[in-house]
Amino acid sequence: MNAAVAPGRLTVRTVWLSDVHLGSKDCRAHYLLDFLQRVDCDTLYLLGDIVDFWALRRQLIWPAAHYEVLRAIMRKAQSGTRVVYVPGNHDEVMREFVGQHFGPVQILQETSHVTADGRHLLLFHGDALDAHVQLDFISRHIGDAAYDFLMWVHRWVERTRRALGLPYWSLSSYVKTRVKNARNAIAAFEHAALQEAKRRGLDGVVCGHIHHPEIVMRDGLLYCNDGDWVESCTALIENPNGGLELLHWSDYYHSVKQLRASNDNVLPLPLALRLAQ
Ligand SMILES: [Mn+2]
Repeated sequence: MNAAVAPGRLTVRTVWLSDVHLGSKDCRAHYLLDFLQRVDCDTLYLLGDIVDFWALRRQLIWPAAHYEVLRAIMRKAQSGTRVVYVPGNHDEVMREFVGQHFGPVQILQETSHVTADGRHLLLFHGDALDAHVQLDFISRHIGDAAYDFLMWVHRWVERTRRALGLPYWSLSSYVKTRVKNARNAIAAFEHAALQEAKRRGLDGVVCGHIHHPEIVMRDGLLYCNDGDWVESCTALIENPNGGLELLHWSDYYHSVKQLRASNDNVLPLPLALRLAQ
């Protein structure tokens, strides 16, 4: 698939990505590649589950696009972007290298970030909270048969929708927001993440792990989940003024494609505004 669908670049202070699951057939690498090719940032945080070693152990899947994603990240690191990699549970083998550098990429167990407007945020993948949270629906199922089945259905829904020219839509995100157990699990995860930020006297947290993108304030603390590139195709960004925003890249990707198809050179308004900043 042609990744470069429109002109224009996005310049932001910080980007957070997680749960890319390279090496799994559910990874939407072409959307991520398009995003990486358009974005410029001072710091890029990779918050875990970047390569899915669990999926690779089951079946070796490594299309060119997955390799290109790693190359795009390394290219950023080599051209001045500070890249920090915080491994997750699907790439926990990389935790052996915590404290070391992989070329220009720094590997850390967890870290913190200060936004341009002075907020101190705790950054980690999120699986450390599994022990405190009864994640009976999501976390335990990511990587197991029930989740694989859901993703299999998701793939067919996506293929059918694409064949019909319909925009990308995440079945599993739909299920998660409508099933009570899943909603409870998400709420419990958020609560545990914010408790950890509070315990350390920080202003909030950025994590991934549960594949549920969100920015929310609770009791004066900020909870950000950067989502994933399996279901929601989202990145969390920090604008130059310190404002945080979730980008649903698959939506943007398709709206640009439609504009191109209609020979219209006008960019969709939200991105055009950001590019103008
Ligand atoms: Mn995870």
